[in-house]
Amino acid sequence: MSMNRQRVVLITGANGEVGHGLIKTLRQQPDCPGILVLDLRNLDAEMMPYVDGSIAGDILNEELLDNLSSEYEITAIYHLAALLSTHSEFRPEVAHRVNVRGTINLLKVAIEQAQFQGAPVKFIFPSSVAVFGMPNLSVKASVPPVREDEHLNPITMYGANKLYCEHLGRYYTHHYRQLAANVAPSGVDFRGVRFPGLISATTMPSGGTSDYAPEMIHAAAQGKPYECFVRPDTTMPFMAMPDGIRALIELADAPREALTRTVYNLTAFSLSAAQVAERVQRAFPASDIRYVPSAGRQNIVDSWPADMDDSAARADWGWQPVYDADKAFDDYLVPTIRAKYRRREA
Ligand code: AKB
Repeated sequence: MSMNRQRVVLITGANGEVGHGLIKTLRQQPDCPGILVLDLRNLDAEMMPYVDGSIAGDILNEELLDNLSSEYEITAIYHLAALLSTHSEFRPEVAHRVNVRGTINLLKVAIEQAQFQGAPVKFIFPSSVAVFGMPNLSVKASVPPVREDEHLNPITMYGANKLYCEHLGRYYTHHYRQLAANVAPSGVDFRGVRFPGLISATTMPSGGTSDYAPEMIHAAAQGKPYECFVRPDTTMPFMAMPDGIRALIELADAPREALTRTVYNLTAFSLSAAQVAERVQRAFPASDIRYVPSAGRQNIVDSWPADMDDSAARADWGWQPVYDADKAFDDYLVPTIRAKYRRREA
């Protein structure tokens, strides 16, 4: 039943670090439906030509979501809105509301939409390496890349929220209201990925704990000194943003029957902070990087695994990163970031 409502995919948190790239990439797809975005702030002006509708509002505002659900035919939801790991530790209860309540609100939109349309609604969810919790540094250093179901003991509110939302996704997709008589499946088709630290050449993360890597590169390109808030030996997995965006779209496009999990680990390369700094120094020889570890943030990255096993994603839906560490720095980060700040100076 269409009732002339505009067919769209909905992107929440559209102004965040993943949102802009996702919008531009979806827009280039030949069969791209309309794009409707929702963010607390108005969508950045330069992004407006790429979308068909933009709403400034809160995912906790259920009335707003009800209105949106009655005005649009939403075929898929990319639910990117979240408070990241460092921000969440400052206001854990607020983070819980945004990250968990917000996700349930969007899952409810997906159920309603699936019922209107008589077809499943895909719910694409970026989870995180933060769902893992390594007990100490020697275990972190000695274990092989962690698989999806190992070491699920997050030490942050954000990690706990993401892990719980993964379970909600599994529940809404496979077990929703299982005691009620004659209840059809919810129609939600939840698909999640656990991202490592994402590094973008164009957008800056805000409030994350993997932010030291992108911050180091962006500071060096602008000729600014940088105080890295983790020790040089601190190692975690990373991914260049174009791979992250492609992963979300490829997972959304994968045939349902190929998917054996509701959530998949993803990674591209693991580096220590010192290895990131070496690459930055090679590209920007005047860079001034010092290490001033912050106990809390250090503790968070120490609890994340040094590497993730993403073989399930590779086997089920053909996931493969294009950018290894060399390509990420040499072909994407360094040239794009250099050009970005040169343009600003000109
Ligand atoms: C964060 O640092 O909170 C995020 C993440 C790893 O999910 N970038």
